This record gives sequence, structure tokens and C-alpha cells, in this order.
Amino acid sequence: MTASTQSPVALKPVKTGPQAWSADAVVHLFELPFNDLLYRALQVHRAYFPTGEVELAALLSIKTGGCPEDCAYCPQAARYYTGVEAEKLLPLEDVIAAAKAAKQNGATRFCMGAAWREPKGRDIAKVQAMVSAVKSLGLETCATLGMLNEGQAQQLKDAGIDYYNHNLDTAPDFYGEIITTRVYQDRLDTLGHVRRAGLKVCCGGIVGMGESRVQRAGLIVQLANLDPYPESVPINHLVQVPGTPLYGAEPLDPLEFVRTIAVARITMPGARVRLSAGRRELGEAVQALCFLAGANSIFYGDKLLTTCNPEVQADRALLAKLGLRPQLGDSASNCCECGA
Ligand code: SAM
Ligand code: DTB
Ligand code: SF4
Repeated sequence: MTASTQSPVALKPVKTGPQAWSADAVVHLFELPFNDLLYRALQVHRAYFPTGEVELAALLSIKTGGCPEDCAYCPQAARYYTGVEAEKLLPLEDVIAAAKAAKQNGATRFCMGAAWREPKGRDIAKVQAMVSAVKSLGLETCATLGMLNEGQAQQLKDAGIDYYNHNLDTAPDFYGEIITTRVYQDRLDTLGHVRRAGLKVCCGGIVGMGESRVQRAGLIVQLANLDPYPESVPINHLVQVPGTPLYGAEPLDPLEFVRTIAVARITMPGARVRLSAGRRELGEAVQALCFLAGANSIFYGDKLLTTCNPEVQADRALLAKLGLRPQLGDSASNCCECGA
């Protein structure tokens, strides 16, 4: 039996690697009958993640609002009147308190987000202290701070960060409709700096912004052909926030969102595919389909950065109802107060 005819369960679970997905091949996946697509995605998911646990990633906005960029989806852009006020960088103690609470709730990864175009030198030093403190609690660390240069990526690496989140957001040919204050190549450059510094990459995008199916496929092509593809792939469903240009956009068919998750799973088989923003709006039944389609990570906690996420109790109940087990951390049984 050749590799291409082997059943997926017999495939060696290689976690990352180049795939060279063509645009046609990815569009073809999107166009499969729904059940055929989900069946393929489920096979791939089972082969690469036999135990099927769901990662719980906590998210904290360490610097909210006042951002100079013009991302049309974003409530934190200073130029849109969304009710989000600009705040200062959180003090270290607040970040530590949030990380301890997240760990106590069962999260294994802690992501710190800042509404910056890019961090300044003095910002990085403060974030380095946050990363070290959170890591010492036994949590995986991630930050999303905007564009990074090579030196900044290395500084975060030196502080012990595990992942850097920087999204491509959409397909190259739709990008200009959404953001004009930086170009696609800027994002690819940051991802290159992150990779070369030896960090794990968390990179995904948003769907439901008025893009076409071919453009959704175009985003997946970009992600899957990163070499290696990201270890972590957040797929956000646009949260429509009043005051942003995308408020009132034509809503995406929820089954198209499920398809996007399935295609991400098939094309990036070893990645953590995260069902990210928009879960409240999707409801439980669509989320259940997303888990079937290969999502194996969620943002966990009552708030995303500025918008609402399902409540922790509701997520626990949903996972229990579906018989899905949360991923345990290396030191999940440790006391978060004393590290014992
Ligand atoms: N400022 C940094 C940046 O843009 O890289 C980091 C924070 S930014 C809020 C992180 C990501 O959140 C964006 O790239 C986008 O994918 C996602 N996001 C922001 N607003 C969203 C919304 N309203 N709905 C869904 N996803 C959103
Ligand atoms: C990602 O892809 N989604 C998260 C995280 N990375 C930083 C952010 C979602 C933000 C949703 C809008 C808000 O809460 O402001
Ligand atoms: Fe700023 Fe990031 Fe929001 Fe864009 S997505 S406006 S860069 S906070």
C-alpha cells in the first residue's frame, strides 16, 4: 500500500511540515458534500489526535483600545466609536492574578493581547516580565502584540514565550478591503521573524467579513503553505461590533463556518485548530459540528479581548454534554498558588 492509499489512521502523525496546497485543491475541499467533508476531517483529526482532548486557552487584554490601525472588524481601533476606551498597559500583578484564575479554571495556555500596531522597546521589557511570571505558574504562554521585528521576537523567546499569535486574517486579494494601514507582506514578515526566533506560531483569520468562499479558501491556502504550517490556527467568526465598518455585514451561513474548520483540519492536520471569536453567536449545535469537523481548542473565559465569550460554566457543561475532555497541562494538578 502506498502512502497515498493508506487509511488516515495509519498515517504517521507528523505535527508540522510543508504541504504545498494548491488553491484548486482547497476550493475543491470546500465544495465537497458537507458529510463527505466532515467525514474526511474527522478521519484526519482522529489520526493526528487519537485522544481528542480540547485545549482550553485563556485570553487577557493587557492593553485595551486606542489602536492606530484601521482593521474594519476591530472594536479597539481608535478611529471607530465603539465605546472601547483606550487604557494603559495592565500592571504585572493584574496579569499574574488573571493567569492564576485561568489556571484554576483549567486553562493550559494563557494568551496576552495588546491593541498595538507594534510594541515599543519599553513595552517589550514589560511584556517579558509578564511572560516569565505566567510561565512560572506552569501555563503555556502566548502573546499577540502586533508586528514584531527580529530583535523583539528574540526578546520574547528569551523571556520563555511559547507561542506568538499574529493572524493573516483573510485572503491576500480581500485584505485591502479590510485593512489599509499595513500590508499582507508585513504580516508574513512578522511570522518569519517569529519562526526564525524559534517560537511556535499561532496564526489564523476571520471569516464572515463578506469574503467569498474562494477567498476563505485563499486564507487557508496561505496558512497551510506556511513552512511549516502554524502549530495553532485560530478561526474567528466575525463578532459584529456597533461602530466598526463591518457592523451590519451580511452574516455568514453557519455551515460555511463549519466547512472552514474542516478544511483547516484537513490541510493542517497536526495543528490545534481553535474555535475562536464568535462562539456565543454560533450557539451549541454549530459548535458541536465544529468539534466534529476537527476543532480542538477554544478560548476559555467569560471575555475575549473586549467582547463576550461563553461563560466558563456554560463551556464546561457543553464539553461534558459532548463527552469532550479538556486537555490537561503538564502541571495541571499543581496548586496554582504555591506551584507544589
Ligand atoms: N493588535 C494586534 C494585532 O492585530 O495583531 C493583536 C490583537 S488583535 C485584536 C488579534 C486578532 O483578533 C485580529 O488579528 C483578528 O483576527 C481578531 N479579531 C479582532 N477583532 C475581531 C472581531 N470583531 N471578530 C473576530 N475576530 C476579531
Ligand atoms: C485570535 O485569533 N482571536 C483572539 C486572539 N487571537 C487574540 C481575539 C478575538 C478578539 C475578538 C474581539 C474582541 O473581543 O475585541
Ligand atoms: Fe489594532 Fe489589532 Fe485591532 Fe487591528 S486588530 S485595530 S492592529 S488591535
